[in-house]
Amino acid sequence: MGRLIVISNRVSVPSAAGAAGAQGGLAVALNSALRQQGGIWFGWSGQETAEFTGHLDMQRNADVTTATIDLEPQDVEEYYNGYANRTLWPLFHYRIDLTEYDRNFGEGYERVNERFADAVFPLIESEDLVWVHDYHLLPLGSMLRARGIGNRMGLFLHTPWPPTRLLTSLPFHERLVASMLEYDVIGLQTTEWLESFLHYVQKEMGLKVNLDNSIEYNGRRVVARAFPIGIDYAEFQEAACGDVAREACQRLKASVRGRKILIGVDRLDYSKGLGERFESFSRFLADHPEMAGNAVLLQIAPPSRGDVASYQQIREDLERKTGHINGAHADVDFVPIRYVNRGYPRAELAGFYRAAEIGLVTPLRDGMNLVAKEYVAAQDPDDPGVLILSQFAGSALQLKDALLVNPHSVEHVAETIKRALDMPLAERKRRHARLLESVREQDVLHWLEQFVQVLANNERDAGMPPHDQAA
Ligand code: GDG
Repeated sequence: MGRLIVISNRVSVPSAAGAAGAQGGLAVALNSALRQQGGIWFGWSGQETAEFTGHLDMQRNADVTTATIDLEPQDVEEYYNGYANRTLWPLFHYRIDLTEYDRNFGEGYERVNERFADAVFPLIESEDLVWVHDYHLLPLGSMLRARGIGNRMGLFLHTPWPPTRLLTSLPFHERLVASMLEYDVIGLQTTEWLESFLHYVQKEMGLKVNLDNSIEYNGRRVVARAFPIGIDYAEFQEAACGDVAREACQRLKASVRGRKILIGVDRLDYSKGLGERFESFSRFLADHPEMAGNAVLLQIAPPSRGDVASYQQIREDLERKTGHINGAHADVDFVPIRYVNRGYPRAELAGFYRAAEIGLVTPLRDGMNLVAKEYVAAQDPDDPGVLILSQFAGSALQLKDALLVNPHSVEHVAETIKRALDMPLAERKRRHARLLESVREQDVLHWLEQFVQVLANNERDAGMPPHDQAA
């Protein structure tokens, strides 16, 4: 099998000293694949430069080679803050009310994708497998093809794929999707988004979709498939059982003095349904005065994309809402919502999950949602907490033994909180055992292997021409 060339907006550079402690499961898994198979992880450094030079900063850390470029402020504004996070992100999360269509964003997006293509092109050797990640880089594959790259190339989209009727509100949507069909493999998180994608290519582009969900396009066959991403189960469980997690767990438990803990952990993003979650908790407190004073919601929400107005707005809304709810339900020695705008090391996070009787994961729309899986992995199997999970998270298709809720229904979520707190130990254990099996078996390594296998599997055997022989 050839080397892997991983391309994503940002690159997570492994540190020689204990990479696993600082990085998320995806970065750890990609790094270990790069270490095993050899290859390069390419992307934006996160740094700005006054004038774009295309200079590649190549580094080798912990046996992984990374290559990064700096971008101009205008690139960051139009490509990253603009088209990626003010156009595609809200649209792909069904929020056309927040979706901004600006010609400059579209131009910046194409320009940066071309810059990525120019910079990574000389790094790609003939047998390499090229694996592009996420909505920032949808047209990159077509730009590499235009530069003569005939390698197997795959795209994995971490977000949902929106319904055709929403997607068609995007100017030049046909061009964007057509550019994606230059990949050999298109991976979506779930069958729901896969069906939505196939619906678009059939209805809007009139393309033929085979029984195995592959798409006939310009005499080639493009494989479209669901690859549900998982967590690094082994790493997370180990963290959950370590000293740092134990101390974090004890610290949190001691601070609530016997009260029940509900935990939410999310990037501060409007797709995560934090406002609705707070309202639901408030309704629960109002409906169950006997429980008010006995349950605390810990919401960890590190800020993200702070340069984008809708993110500033959600932050203000949540601050107001928290103040309002706490004002209504707090007592001299008790505050019901602990709303924390900062991140914690992964091992501490694992301890907080373990301390919580309820994992409250209620996004309005989410490609997968790894927090739900981390919560399950961190539990004590002999006395596990209950996962309350939005039916609109991709992970709900796998985690069927969670208590699934409609996050828009404050009443439903409030009742489900009560049900979770009353759940007998036997039922908690039964549900948790089944959830754990799914989280353990469909972990990030499984996801990675599945994707790379399909990516590496040249379709010649199936009687279709590979890309470089296509008409
Ligand atoms: C996108 C898609 C898809 C959060 N706070 C802290 C912290 N986190 C970590 C969590 C988890 C990760 O961030 C968040 O992952 P999610 O899956 O929940 O959500 P997104 O960031 O929106 O990710 C999503 C994912 O890509 C993967 O494909 O599942 O649907 O939107 O790992 O633990 N980590 C640390 N401290 C924090 O305070 N260390």
